[in-house]
Amino acid sequence: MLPSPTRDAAQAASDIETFGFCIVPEVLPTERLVRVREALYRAASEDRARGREQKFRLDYAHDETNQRVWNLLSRDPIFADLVEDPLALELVKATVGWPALLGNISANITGPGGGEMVLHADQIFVPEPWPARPQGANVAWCIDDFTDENGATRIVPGSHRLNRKPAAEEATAESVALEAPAGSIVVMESRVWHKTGHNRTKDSRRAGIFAWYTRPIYRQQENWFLSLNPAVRQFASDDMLVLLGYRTEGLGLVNGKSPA
Ligand SMILES: O=C(O)CCC(=O)C(=O)O
Repeated sequence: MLPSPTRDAAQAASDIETFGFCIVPEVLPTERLVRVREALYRAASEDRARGREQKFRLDYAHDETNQRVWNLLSRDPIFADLVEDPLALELVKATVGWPALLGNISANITGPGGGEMVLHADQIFVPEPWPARPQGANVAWCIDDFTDENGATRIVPGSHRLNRKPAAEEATAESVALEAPAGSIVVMESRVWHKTGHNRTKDSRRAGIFAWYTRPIYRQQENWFLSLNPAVRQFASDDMLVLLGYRTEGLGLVNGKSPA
């Protein structure tokens, strides 16, 4: 059984508990989706034009068609709205609590013929045995339609209940394609096993934007203190300052106080 797409936040939070993920359609209205999509593909094409195209260069995820666009917060203000989208944040809070940190926000674009990523859980950096609750949540924004054919994220429903990362011999565990129209979000808790699907199209790219949040004790994947465009901090909301680690309690203090 798979969860049905829902716009009800309580149902979506319950789906995350039960299945390890939920699907929420129509989070980005068409006009906003168009602007986000334009901003993303513009950033991706600028990176290519400047010879700064990024790919996953890890052994487990090498793929020539893949393009990763990191640090989206610094590329266009429109991406900040995704990070603090009220519904996405409500589901993050339900899954990992508050305060939370934004570990990164990056796009993964898989191109025609693109291969599968290795099956993984996002909290692989947490030493096992894992705590009983998820340590993070990944909000996947479908910027193109996610289809089985174009490499929609594939997931092993319920795998979060195993509370461990997949072993090498489980890399081919049965998974399902998370098919969802552009403008939807898929929220995965950090223990659920998933991967990019195989893009079997001849001419379609599939872009997803992945906003990764953790409990506040984990180091952020992106080093915002070095890489963030200062204008983002200047105009940041209170929630954004917390998510970046610029307003804090207990850890990350400056002379014993929250820096912002
Ligand atoms: O591209 C996808 O569908 C999944 C990406 C992913 O799992 C990741 O970046 O950790």
